[in-house]
Amino acid sequence: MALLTGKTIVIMGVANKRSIGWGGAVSAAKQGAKLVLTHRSERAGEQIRKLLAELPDTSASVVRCDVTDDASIEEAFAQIGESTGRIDGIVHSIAHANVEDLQGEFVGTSREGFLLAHNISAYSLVAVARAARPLMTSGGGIVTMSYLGGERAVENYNVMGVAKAALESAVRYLAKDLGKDNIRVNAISAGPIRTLAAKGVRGFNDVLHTMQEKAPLGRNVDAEEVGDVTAFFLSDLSRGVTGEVIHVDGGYHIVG
Ligand code: N5H
Repeated sequence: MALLTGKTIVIMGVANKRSIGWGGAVSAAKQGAKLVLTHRSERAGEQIRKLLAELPDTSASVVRCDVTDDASIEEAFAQIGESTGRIDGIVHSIAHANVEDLQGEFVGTSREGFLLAHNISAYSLVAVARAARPLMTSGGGIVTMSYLGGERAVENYNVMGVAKAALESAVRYLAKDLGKDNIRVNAISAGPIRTLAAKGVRGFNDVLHTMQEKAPLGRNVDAEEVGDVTAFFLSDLSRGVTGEVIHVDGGYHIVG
């Protein structure tokens, strides 16, 4: 039997076919999950509908959710609850910072830019976990996406690194709270992947190149590989794991 048969998984943050969240959607669908995808922009909604048409199982639904708006989160999860009754997992693959805060010196980050990055990239996990909890009546898994820049000061990552550090810490505090409901909360620290979010950001190609050169596996990783680890975290195979950050980066983080 597939790993996620009978489970409903909500995937948040797919913008197009290159999105890491879409890697999670494909892996979860392969493992038999029923999918609900959420999006903010109309454009992302259209992209998602097109992508879903390529999946063999067409029972997936699409719901609008703006994670900067509590009412929108409430409405989205009320809608999901009405249509599915119960959810078994969440994939949170959402981040955003002003492009001017992703280059040059971190010390120049404005208060507004700092708060924006933390609001969308870290607080959103807390708000979503709170809204999803009452629907996760059989327990389940919440998985979010991080990057090495949350642990190290990586050129250009700047405010997003500080937001990822907050996100990884939120994973541990949420895991502590939600463990009593048998809800596990984990993060994947993914290697650099050419997504829409990465498009146009300074220094991205250099990071891809260094990764290929230095990672023990000698190559970059892709969204499907991150998706498979996401499916593992959503499944009962990882039932003893919570509050963890696992690197899916070809081993890059272990080398000096
Ligand atoms: C060291 C690096 C390269 C430099 C930093 C990149 C940071 C990227 C993350 C954020 C989420 C990108 C972002 O917010 C871009 C926006 O300012 C502009 N783009 C958009 O608004 C597009 C349209 C929408 C779809 O994107 C978002 N996110 O809203 C890090 C890289 C090697 C790895 C990487 C790219 C990490 C990461 O966190 O994504």
